Amino acid sequence: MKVVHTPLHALHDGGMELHRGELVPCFEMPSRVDHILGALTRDGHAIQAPRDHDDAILERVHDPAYLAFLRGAWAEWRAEGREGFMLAGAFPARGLRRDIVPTGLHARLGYYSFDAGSPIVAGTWQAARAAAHCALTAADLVAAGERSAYALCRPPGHHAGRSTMGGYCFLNNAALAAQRLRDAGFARVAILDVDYHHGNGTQEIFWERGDVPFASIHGDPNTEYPFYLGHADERGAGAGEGCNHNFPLPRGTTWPEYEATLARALEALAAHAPDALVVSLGVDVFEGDPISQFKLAAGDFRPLGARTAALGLPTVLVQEGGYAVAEIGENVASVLATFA
Ligand code: OKP
Ligand code: ZN
Repeated sequence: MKVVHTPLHALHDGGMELHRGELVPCFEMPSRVDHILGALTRDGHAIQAPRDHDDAILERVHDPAYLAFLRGAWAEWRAEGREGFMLAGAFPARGLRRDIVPTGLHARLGYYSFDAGSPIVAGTWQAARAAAHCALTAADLVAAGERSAYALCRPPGHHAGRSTMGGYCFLNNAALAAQRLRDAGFARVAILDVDYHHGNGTQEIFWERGDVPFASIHGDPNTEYPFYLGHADERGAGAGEGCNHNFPLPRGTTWPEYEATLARALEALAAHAPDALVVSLGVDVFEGDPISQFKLAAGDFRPLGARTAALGLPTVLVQEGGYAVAEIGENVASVLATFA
């Protein structure tokens, strides 16, 4: 399978994140990519660089003012004499105004964020932009006739909404890939999100659209991040009514339960008769993941991939989470092997 990768991802190295009341080193770290690249190179996948895209293409999915904020945030931070990393500390929750985009930098940071766990550093914009280019290039490969392609995206994307960052995500790589496939002529593009965490950003972006059905299998938001979206009763609205499919599962879920749910998710997507598929491939469902609570074994990733590949659709796989760094390469490689 063609793999799209660039070393530019390493420009984003967040430093510290606020994790359950404690500042800890970021779980989402550059070495994740080294392990994935190692395993995929060993397996003989062809690695290629992304094509550079004009920033205008990002506006197919994101709000221009949000993009302008991300692009300039670090320079503004430095102009205030600050260093280190940017983390939001206040958010426009219930009872507060969201109709005014504030002028101050820290006010805007909170306005555009939904958590305090996604640091912005000097290279964040460049890295996020490069990850988006990986996803767009993988979509272009599939549009040009490849059966499947894999975008080694970092930072990940599925928590990023139209104008919201969070959960280590800034630009929604999977949403951009899906939109790119739509623009290339695929009439309906399904998105399957198997990351442990609900893909709230992707759901939000396509909520009112009937052309990009979305299914997500994830930890129950009652106790699992991102907490405030991802329940089973969220079905989409307007033209997208009935096109959103959430499958929350309890902590401790193992393969038999997961497999049955995956079958339901694939069936729900197949019912929309999609022409192409985007997979938000988080391997943090692995039992050894340090921040997730499902119990899939390394050997479960092959059948996970095989069931998904059996949909028989042109497929773009986009890397999302996975924080058991020593095993991440093997787990991703197992999924990709089933698409070959
Ligand atoms: C990203 B992906 C909140 C920090 C919570 C965020 C987990 C993001 C997972 N202060 N941690 O879906 O793998
Ligand atoms: Zn995740």
